Amino acid sequence: METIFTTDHEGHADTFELIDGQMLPGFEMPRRAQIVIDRVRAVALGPISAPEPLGGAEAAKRVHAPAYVDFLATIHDRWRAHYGDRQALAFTFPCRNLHQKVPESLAGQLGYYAFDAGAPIVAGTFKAAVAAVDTALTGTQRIEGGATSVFSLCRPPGHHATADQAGGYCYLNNAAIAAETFARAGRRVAILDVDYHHGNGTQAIFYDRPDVLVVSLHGHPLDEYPYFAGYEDERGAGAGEGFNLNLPMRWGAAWDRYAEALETGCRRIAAFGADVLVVSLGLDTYKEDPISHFRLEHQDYLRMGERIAALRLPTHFVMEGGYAVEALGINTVNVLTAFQGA
Ligand code: SP5
Ligand code: ZN
Repeated sequence: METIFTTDHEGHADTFELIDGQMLPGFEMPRRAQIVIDRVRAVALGPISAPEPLGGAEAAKRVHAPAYVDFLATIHDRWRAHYGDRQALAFTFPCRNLHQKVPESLAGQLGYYAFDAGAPIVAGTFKAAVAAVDTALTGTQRIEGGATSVFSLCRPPGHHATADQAGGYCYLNNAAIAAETFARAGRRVAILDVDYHHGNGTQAIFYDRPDVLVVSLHGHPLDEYPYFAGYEDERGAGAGEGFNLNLPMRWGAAWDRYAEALETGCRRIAAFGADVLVVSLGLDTYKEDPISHFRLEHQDYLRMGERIAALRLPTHFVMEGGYAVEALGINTVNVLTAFQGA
């Protein structure tokens, strides 16, 4: 399996996040991608290629509001002129009963274009986010060219980003952009999101559409971030009703419980008649993940890769979360090697 990867992610670094009431170094750090690419090399998964320059900033507008992408492109320059070279971060949001209007203030715009304080913007963030989109677009091209699988090692991740909001370490929704690109090429696309957190951005982007099926396995919103999305009764809207499937699990889920949900999700994808699959590949379901509460083990990721392979679909793996950094390479590449070997 070919891996698409660039070191352009490295400028999105030294972020801080508000977690449990404290400002801590960001869990979503450059070393995550480094350890995954090291493992790809160590097991000789396949060739590693740089992304093609496919105009990710413009292509992102296939699923994102143009004004949001332009905001991301310019906010850190504008912020730096006022506050110096430190991260730009939202802290006030247009919540219930407040005006839904774009302010002129930089802090106000940060809040307008975010749903939480989990997506800090540093000088290198936009370049990294666009490189991740180019990575996912290059992976998409490989599948369009006839590859049966590809791994887009995107960083920053994307599945929490909505059409016009950053959040949860995500800015541009790499998997949604890949899926939309497939859909515009006439393919019947399913997205399987196995990140521990509900992919609220991906869900929102495709919620009213019947042509892209979204299936997400995740920590139950009663327990877990993003808290305000991911319930089973969110099934899609209008023409999209029935084309969104949420499979939430309470804290503590191990492989037995997880495998049942994965089976349900895979059967739905088969029934949908997908002809291409995008996997939002988050590994934060691992038992030692520092911010998560599932109990998957190294070998469970082999079973996950085998079950996905049994769908017999061209499959585009797009990197999402996973914060047990030392184990992240093993867990990620276990899914891919088992898929490839199946
Ligand atoms: C892409 C992705 O995986 N984003 C995840 C963003 C999660 N942000 C909020 C995490 C809240 C964790 N709270 C538990 C802290 C453990 N002490
Ligand atoms: Zn996650």
